[in-house]
Amino acid sequence: MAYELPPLPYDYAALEPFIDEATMKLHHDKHHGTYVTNLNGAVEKHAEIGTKSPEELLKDLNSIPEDVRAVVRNNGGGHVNHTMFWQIMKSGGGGEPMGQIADQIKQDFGSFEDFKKLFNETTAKQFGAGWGWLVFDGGKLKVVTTPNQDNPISQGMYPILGNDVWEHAYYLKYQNKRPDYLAAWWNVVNWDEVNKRFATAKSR
Ligand code: MN3
Repeated sequence: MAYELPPLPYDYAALEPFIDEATMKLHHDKHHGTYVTNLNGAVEKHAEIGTKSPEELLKDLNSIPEDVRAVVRNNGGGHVNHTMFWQIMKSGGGGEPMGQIADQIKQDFGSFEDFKKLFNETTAKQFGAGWGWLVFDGGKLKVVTTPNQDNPISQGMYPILGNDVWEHAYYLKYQNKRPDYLAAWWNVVNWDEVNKRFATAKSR
């Protein structure tokens, strides 16, 4: 297998009560698992794809053979997005950001509260399935959304953090109340990991 489903870095119930155990089990094992399976299906048709990291695939989608380009975009995106997603959450996370990302958020958005408000409002409005992102682009932090499993890296922007607003991410617990899920999600953010991603973004 060229690509593998990474194990969840904590128990399925670790993010309770903000994200429930049943959602985590389905989301990681079934949804993320399927993206990896489908991405490997594309590698079976074009073995050369499998020599690249999933991020490299997304950085240059035009280089992907046309017959599997959409499969790689959707499932490679799903694999990269979810691998990041599990890592930027943790049990007992949340609170105020610290370190360099805290300073940059203050500089670019005014305050953490202003950033959170912008992120939640922007992401709540993403029509249908997609993601809300904090990206580093041109030396600045920005809030953007993408549809489906598109990753900002395909548009040259580095994702610092992202929240999944496909209904599979929240519907069991929050039903149609996406804003409630978005508000609760900040309680599980792993700011150490977000700082690591920010350091990577700056060094690119
Ligand atoms: Mn998902």
